[in-house]
Amino acid sequence: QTVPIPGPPGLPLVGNSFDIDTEFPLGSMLNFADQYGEIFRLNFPGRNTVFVTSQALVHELCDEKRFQKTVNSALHEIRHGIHDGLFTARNDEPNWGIAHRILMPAFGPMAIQNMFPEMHEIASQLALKWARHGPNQSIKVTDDFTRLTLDTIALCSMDYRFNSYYHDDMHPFIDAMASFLVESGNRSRRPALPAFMYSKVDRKFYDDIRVLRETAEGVLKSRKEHPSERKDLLTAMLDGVDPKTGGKLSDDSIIDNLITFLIAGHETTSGLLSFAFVQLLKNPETYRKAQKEVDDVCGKGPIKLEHMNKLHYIAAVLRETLRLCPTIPVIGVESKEDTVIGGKYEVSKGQPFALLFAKSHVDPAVYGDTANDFDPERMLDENFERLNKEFPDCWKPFGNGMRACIGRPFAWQEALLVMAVCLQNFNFMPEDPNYTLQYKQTLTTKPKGFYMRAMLRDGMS
Ligand code: MNH
Repeated sequence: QTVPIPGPPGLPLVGNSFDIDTEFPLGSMLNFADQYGEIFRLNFPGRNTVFVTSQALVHELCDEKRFQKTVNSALHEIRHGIHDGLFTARNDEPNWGIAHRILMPAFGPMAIQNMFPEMHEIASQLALKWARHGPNQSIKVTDDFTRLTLDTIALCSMDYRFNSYYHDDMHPFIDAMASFLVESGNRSRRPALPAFMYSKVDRKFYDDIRVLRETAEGVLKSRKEHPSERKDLLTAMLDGVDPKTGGKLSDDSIIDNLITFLIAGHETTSGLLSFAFVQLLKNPETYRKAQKEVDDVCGKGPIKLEHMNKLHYIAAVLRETLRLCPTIPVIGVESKEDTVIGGKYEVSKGQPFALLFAKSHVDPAVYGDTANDFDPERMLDENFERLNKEFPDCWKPFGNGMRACIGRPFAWQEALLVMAVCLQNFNFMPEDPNYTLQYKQTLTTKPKGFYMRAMLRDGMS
């Protein structure tokens, strides 16, 4: 016995386009989840999306035999800028497989460990900047972590220095990227009015794309002019041969993927670090434990690679942060065949779905009545393992299956290192002790209006 999928009625032609807050789409989706429960349908011009919000349904839709990544809505618009790059390629596009096979080794665990010194250099630059500013300067947390993560991915993967700390303004790449991502989201939701209504935002959209592509072209050109012995991502892109097809990446494809890595490689991690500090400063007991772990493991000397896998509590803090504040709060899949989900909802082949992690991550069936509390204990290694075994796909901040995040080991090492450097060197205070979490959303989410102060502890290392 099948039942219809509920959802808000919407208007003719535009459907639910105007039911979504353009500044904070996630907020609207979470409201619908509260209203409709585990599943609901939203209609947009030319497309409807079924949202699932429970661990059980997310788990069912993570079955790659029945469902696959879909590139619609915002991702489809992003393709105007980066085409069939790794993130935005459809499963069946040959360039996805070629890039995946060539780039996976360049981002494997060994390669990441070799990047530690450069990650450490950028993290130390941040610590120096905050030390120089002193305790009276208000730190724009998200901006500084964005500088850090952009500089880190660019230096480690392509030997390119944005030197973001030396500029008050963000690099033009960052502004272009942010407005490109916001506009991609807006384009995917708005009704198809005559083009002249949008000529101004369209022009900006393509201007932003040009800034992104010119930045990447500059990186590629400079590497070609100064060939290097570095075994980094860019070298893999230039020299790598696909073991399966013998194919190589074209220059256009390299540019698509350089931008992909610059975007995907820093937005998400800077959001993670920012949310982690929001949580630490709201939870003094957690803060104390985290700082004690850094002191116990790293002491006062330089932080080293071998400390990274000893920071179990910090790892739990990061996991719990990504549970409550997944920086990619939703991903898209589509059904490969006509099918029935949840035992009762009929859907046809090609039906687009949104897996709403921001909601399935707080499913009370998994996390009980403390689901909305920040509690890193539940994410300590053994607990985390048990949770994932008992409730598969209950924690999905890095996506699913073969289309899951290729940068996960990179992000993890970077985030652990930065947490350790920060907590080892500073005591932090919120600028506003009553700060309550608000979100800023592009393709990813970050905290909005969050500031803190940093007091040097006894001596820098
Ligand atoms: Mn990352 C895919 C989350 C850090 C590069 N990443 C994904 C997906 C999620 C995700 C979710 C799947 C998206 C989808 O299904 O549409 N990524 C994260 C998070 C962090 C992160 C939460 C940090 C925290 N990602 C990084 C870093 C890099 C990176 C760092 C690069 C260095 N991510 C990618 C790429 C893909 C991806 C590239 C696309 C992989 C593919 O489809 O083959």
